[in-house]
Amino acid sequence: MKSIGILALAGAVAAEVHKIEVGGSGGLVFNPNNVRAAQGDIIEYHFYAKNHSVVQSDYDTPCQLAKSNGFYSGYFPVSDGESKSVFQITVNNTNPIWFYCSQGNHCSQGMVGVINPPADDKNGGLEDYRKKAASFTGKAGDSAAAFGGQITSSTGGTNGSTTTSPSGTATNSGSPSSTSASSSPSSTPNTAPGLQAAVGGVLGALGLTIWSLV
Ligand SMILES: *[C@@H]1O[C@H](CO)[C@@H](O)[C@H](O)[C@H]1NC(C)=O
Ligand SMILES: *[C@@H]1O[C@H](CO)[C@@H](O)[C@H](O)[C@H]1NC(C)=O
Ligand SMILES: *[C@@H]1O[C@H](CO)[C@@H](O)[C@H](O)[C@H]1NC(C)=O
Ligand SMILES: [Cu+2]
Repeated sequence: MKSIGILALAGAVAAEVHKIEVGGSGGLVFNPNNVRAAQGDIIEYHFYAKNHSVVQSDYDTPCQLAKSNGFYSGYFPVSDGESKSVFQITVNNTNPIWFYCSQGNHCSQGMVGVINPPADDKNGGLEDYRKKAASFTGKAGDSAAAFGGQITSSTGGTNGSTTTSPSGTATNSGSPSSTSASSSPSSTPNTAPGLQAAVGGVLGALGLTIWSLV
């Protein structure tokens, strides 16, 4: 069995799971950093080296906690491979959800992303958000404990339907960080409309060693 029906689990609604990779060989990035998701869908953040987080902000104030609601994953220190835990959030509507990593200066270095970027956006999209983040000084907002989502064990996920960004906004630079996982999870073509979650998620043997941040 390589896949499970999310539909069957939900019993009613066909929620799609969109996987976003955090950190890893790509460096200070979310991959993809730009996802289109429907109401009820789940965004599943998978954490790779080094020690990242994901936090929702408001559009105008990157690197700071959203003023109301929002989410914060906590930090996921990973020395090698993928954390065996993922952070999931539920998409309740199709308004943009802007997010960043709160570790060190990762946010101002461009570790930001968006779910459901404004479709009609001319110049206020991810690139502007990233620019605003770049001028942020100070300590990026985090919290004492995770909130607004669920930490659960990794079960893989569909390969996040990346959107082509609205206005040439930066997407990941060509090189998909398919880190050389020795037996790559069967790359099912994107034909199935999101009802399958590839049970990939090669769970690296995650040694939680102390990882020094630079
Ligand atoms: C979606 O709604 C639930 C229930 O109100 C809430 O707990 C969750 O934080 C919301 N998700 C987001 C991304 O705001
Ligand atoms: C997921 O997408 C990345 C590129 O975005 C690709 O390298 C990888 O092989 C895909 N994985 C699966 C399971 O389709
Ligand atoms: C991960 O980062 C957080 C925030 O900087 C820090 O408090 C924590 O000690 C780090 N964990 C490890 C194992 O380095
Ligand atoms: Cu980070």
